[in-house]
Amino acid sequence: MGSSEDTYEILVIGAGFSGIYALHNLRKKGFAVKVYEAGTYMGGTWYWNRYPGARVDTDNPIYQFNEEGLWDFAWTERFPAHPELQEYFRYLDDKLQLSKDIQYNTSVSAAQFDTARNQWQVKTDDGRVTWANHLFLCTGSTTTRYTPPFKGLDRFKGICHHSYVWPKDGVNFDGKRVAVIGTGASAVQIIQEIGSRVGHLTVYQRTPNLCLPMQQAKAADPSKAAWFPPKSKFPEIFGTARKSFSGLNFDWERKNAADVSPKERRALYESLYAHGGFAFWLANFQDMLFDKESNAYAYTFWAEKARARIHDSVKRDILTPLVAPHAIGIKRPCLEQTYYEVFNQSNVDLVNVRESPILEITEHGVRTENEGLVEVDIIVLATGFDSLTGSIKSMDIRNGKGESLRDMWKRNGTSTYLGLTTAGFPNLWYMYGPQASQVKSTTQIHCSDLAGQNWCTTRWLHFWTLLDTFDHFRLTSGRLKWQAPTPLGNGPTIIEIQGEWLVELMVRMKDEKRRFVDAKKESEQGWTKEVWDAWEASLFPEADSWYQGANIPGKTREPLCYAGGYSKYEDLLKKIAAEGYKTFNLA
Ligand code: N01
Repeated sequence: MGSSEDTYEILVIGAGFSGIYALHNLRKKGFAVKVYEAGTYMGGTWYWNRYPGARVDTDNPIYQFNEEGLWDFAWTERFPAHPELQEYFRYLDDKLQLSKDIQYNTSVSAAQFDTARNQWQVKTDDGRVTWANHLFLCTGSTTTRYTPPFKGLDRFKGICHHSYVWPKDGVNFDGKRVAVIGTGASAVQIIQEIGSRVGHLTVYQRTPNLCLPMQQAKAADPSKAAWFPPKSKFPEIFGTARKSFSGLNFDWERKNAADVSPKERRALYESLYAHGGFAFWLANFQDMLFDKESNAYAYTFWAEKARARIHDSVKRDILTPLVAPHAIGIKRPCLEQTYYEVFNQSNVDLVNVRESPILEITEHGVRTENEGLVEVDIIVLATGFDSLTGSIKSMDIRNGKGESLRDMWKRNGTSTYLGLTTAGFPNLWYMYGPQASQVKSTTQIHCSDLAGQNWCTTRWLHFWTLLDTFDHFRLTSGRLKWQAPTPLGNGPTIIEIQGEWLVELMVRMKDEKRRFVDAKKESEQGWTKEVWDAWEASLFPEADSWYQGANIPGKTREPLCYAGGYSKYEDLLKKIAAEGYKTFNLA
């Protein structure tokens, strides 16, 4: 523990992947860096998410740092579970001696820029003050939990936990009567983990989760060795991921769904389904997330596969309706292993809360309109997060004029420059925050089709018009190219892209003895417009997703992810650096 007014060149808030990246790479360049972390150890999302079944949705080996000296960790599963991810952070700590520069159990409550000192004054919950030239907010995208204001929740006499704040000692589900509220990624993993142990389970679903097959593989199984490539292959794999659609090691099928025969279409769907992971989402036909017809083909295939696994016709129609609840892939899908089979158990009930709303939580259980009171011993609230902006807005961040970032975003909507900073808030940086690119792609349409226009929907034409306006596409040798949107990518990849740029900027400022960097307002306005335009050209606006704040009552509905693609984003960052950061005011 330091004195009450420590000063650092760079103060990082949060010790997840992005905070660790910042600490390690800035320290290598000789900066005095400190990390404040609210938890008792590092890991970020993998420190907090320890609910039963928590597991990453990104394939080994790309869900780790892309640094050769850090590739000794022996992963045991294609999609590792949270204890192994926690082990990975311990490995990093041992190797890099990270903890010596991390102060745990430390929550930041407020930060204000001091214009005379060109420094941030940071206040922590314990009343101490720290000064820093630059403040890095590495506070995570899904870290501010959301609990719906269910009437009577505080009266419940049994055990009740939100998925994000799970007791370290775990919860005993054996033979217990359990209610799980929500069917997002967390709920799906919990349900399939506890399904075989509970006495009785009632799942309360508002929107079906269009889950994709994980196709897990274990390193111990020699027949799955292909999923565990040798380190010699890592540079190529990481290289592919960085150039691919969303930082993953596969890419879009460069065709539109309607341009191929039904047989060819089905063959691709079958192969993606068998591949597992996010392939069905992000290696599908290039127009799946933009064209309703293409999306409907994919949904029909998905529903056929999933429906075949559910025995009861009522549950089947609630979990996997014939009519899509929304376009597939525009809410974040999750990976499942035995999710649908759990609902074949006679001791598992499913309530569609759109038809039978939750009226109240009583001392003994959950009361819905049609089912009445279902008595339970345990309630699991898997009800999600105030995503992307929640963790930033939880701190009272003020600029030199005393203006509050939280109030500004509430009043005018979320505003960032490049998802990295906000104009008027100098020396303040977000990593893996709102409005950053989480995708990377160049997709193509056949121009012969363009001439015929026989498959053009109004949406496509609208999309082209927008792209034309913002120079996202070029006609090249008979093919039309554009950066394809989606708000999901591999976290470590985008962290690396942003991190490299920020480290370079920090070094440059230090070399040039500069103390102040602030995005120009007009730069930010241009970026915000680009974020909106890319978003509105896709199918994403149609779902009530956390990608656009639509899961939180009263939260502004706006794109919180940049849908323009990793490569465009990275190119833009590099161009800004090469041109001497002219889109910023520097002093
Ligand atoms: O949260 P969610 P999550 N009454 O917001 C429902 C990452 N993650 O914790 O869909 C009834 O997805 C809500 O219903 P609806 C990942 O990025 C990753 O599951 O809004 N239900 C939904 O079903 C993920 O996307 C991993 O209609 C209510 C659920 O609660 C993100 O975190 C694992 C309700 C919330 O789902 C968030 O996932 C876990 C109400 N009043 C999480 N309010 C992996 O990498 C909300 N719901 C594996």
